[in-house]
Amino acid sequence: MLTVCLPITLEGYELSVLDFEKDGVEIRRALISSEIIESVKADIDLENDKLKKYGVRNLEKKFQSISALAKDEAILSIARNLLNDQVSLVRAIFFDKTPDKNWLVTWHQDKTVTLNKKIALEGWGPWSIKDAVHHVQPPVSVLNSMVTFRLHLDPSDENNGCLKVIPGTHKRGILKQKEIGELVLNKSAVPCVVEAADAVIMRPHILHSSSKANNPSHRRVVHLEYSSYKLPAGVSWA
Ligand SMILES: O=C(O)CCC(=O)C(=O)O
Repeated sequence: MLTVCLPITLEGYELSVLDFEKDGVEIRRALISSEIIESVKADIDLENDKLKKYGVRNLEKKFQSISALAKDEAILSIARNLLNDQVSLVRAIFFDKTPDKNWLVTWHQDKTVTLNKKIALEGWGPWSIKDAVHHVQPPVSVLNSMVTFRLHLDPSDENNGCLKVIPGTHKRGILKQKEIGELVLNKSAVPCVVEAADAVIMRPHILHSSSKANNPSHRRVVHLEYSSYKLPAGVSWA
């Protein structure tokens, strides 16, 4: 049988039809108020030295405005609705691209969580310690109990290196590198073109990537992950 490999297309996908349940991603317009955006930006600007690295983690412990944002009822109620249960914050990360820090990420799934301790749990592993924190790959059932909110503080499109996703790929479970390569060749990628205050809401294990900005300008994103998975007593997301 002849297999035709189509290149990734970046045009012509109607973002408004994306559905979290079916596609593993959807866009909610104007989810956060301009007051909240301004308070997060001001907080971040004041503490710029805490954000020197790509992907700054544990943001809610470093910034009061982000701790408040992670408890925002508009966000929590969507998370509870999508996961049909109570939710806890798993992690909070900040991403920006600028002329000085213009990076890319290749196609991948987010499939690691961090816990306060290492425990014997069926199907969890491999474990590692990074920055004194236990990192582990949980079973896919845990990823299916999670939702990621990417809250945009600036407009984002292909000029400033927006996120790209391949809808539906979260349904394929944890993918091997070879499978990722094949999917990327055969499926259309969707650029998540958004305005400030919009949110990209996605499964952590949907295939996603982002290119370097053609025309770098701030592309600030607060990435919040929630889960309805009930960890054993004494264990918490770290
Ligand atoms: O913000 C981005 O462009 C992608 C970041 C990301 O997905 C990651 O580092 O896992």
